[in-house]
Amino acid sequence: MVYVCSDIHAQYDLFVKLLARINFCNNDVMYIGGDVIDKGNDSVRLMQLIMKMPNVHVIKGNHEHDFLKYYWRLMKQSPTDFNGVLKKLQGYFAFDGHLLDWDTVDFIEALPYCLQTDNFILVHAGLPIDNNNRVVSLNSVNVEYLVYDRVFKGPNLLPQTDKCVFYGHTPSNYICGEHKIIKYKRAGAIGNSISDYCKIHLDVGSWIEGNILGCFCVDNCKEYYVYEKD
Ligand SMILES: [Mn+2]
Repeated sequence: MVYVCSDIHAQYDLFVKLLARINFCNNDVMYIGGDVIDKGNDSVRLMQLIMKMPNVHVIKGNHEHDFLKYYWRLMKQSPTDFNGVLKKLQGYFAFDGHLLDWDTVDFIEALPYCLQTDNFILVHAGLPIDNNNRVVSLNSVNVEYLVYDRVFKGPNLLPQTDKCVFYGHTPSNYICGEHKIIKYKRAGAIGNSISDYCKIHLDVGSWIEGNILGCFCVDNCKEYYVYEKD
């Protein structure tokens, strides 16, 4: 089975619980729409868990992008002081920064900003669209748009794409008042196939009070949730 989630925000225990909830195994694939780090306590631990899982694929969110901007600035200031730079990067994470090593920094830097499969597109915040809600060519887009966009999430914006677009970035409770995955069906569609949806909002606000994490199964269009208190 193929699953998609987003904005885990350093909730290591919740992510492990979610994998158990869906009986995630070697034949399954999990895609994560960025913002693995920050807000919670286990940024580095969570990233390092994901690094070790070949069937988990991650893209960058604005939190990874912001971390990298800090890293690039430090390297510009002190291009040869690798130990000093790593120390400062470790200080970026208040709780488990001491775990940060160069492999993890390189892994974060190598993450893509967007990815596509045969039936969906995954991006952290949103895709640029024209006046007819058609996606503007991705080749010409600034990556900052993909991680910081605040337009694409609008409930009235239904992108005219062949593929379903998965995204996160904004906790769902700011949009619909609830911590849940928000699915936008195409006109007249039933909703039992991924092609029935034009976009699916994955950020359920994992780090907000009452911690919850959810994922969407691309194969059966079911949602799965885990809660901290379970
Ligand atoms: Mn974000």
